[in-house]
Amino acid sequence: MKNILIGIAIAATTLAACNNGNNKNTDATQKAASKDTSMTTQPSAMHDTTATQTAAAFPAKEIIAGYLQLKNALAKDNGKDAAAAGNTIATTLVKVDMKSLSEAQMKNYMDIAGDLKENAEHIGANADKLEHQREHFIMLSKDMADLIKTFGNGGQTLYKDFCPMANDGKGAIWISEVKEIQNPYLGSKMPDCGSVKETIK
Ligand SMILES: [Cu+2]
Repeated sequence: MKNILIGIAIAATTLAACNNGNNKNTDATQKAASKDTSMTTQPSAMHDTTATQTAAAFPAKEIIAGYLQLKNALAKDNGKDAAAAGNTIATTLVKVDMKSLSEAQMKNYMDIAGDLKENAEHIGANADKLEHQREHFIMLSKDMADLIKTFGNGGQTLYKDFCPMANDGKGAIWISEVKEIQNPYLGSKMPDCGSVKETIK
């Protein structure tokens, strides 16, 4: 009986926590968001390719792989691995050959790439600040969803997940390669909070 009661108490706490925080102060996140949206794209940094380089396909698969590494590191509360993955994403973005893109792809990429790189770099520079990395991961995940819309899923089935608790209770999405929920915003605190909203085939 005692065990059952404890079980119910834990379940109730979990549910309450999952629905909590909707009215929490969101100043910090808003500040972070406004700071990051004010950052403009930097074409000079992205034209880091030589004229002789042959046109390669857009490295969607490579960027997604870096993102998934980052997502899995955050789900495991591992800021050091998250930082390494953030740096990998930033490095891959610099290598993108703009000349290999169609005009429409170029336009979409330019809208996304600056913020994406900026957020990846911040995550890379903050190995010891897991929660700060997660704030940037909110925005980075939105950009990744947009990038996948333009450039595809890199040949693997992906899932767009949503956690109502993240982002100070405003909720946030992430992209996953597994159907099972492994929450990168809450980590071990609440690994299975959230749900699949979309399957990207
Ligand atoms: Cu930062």
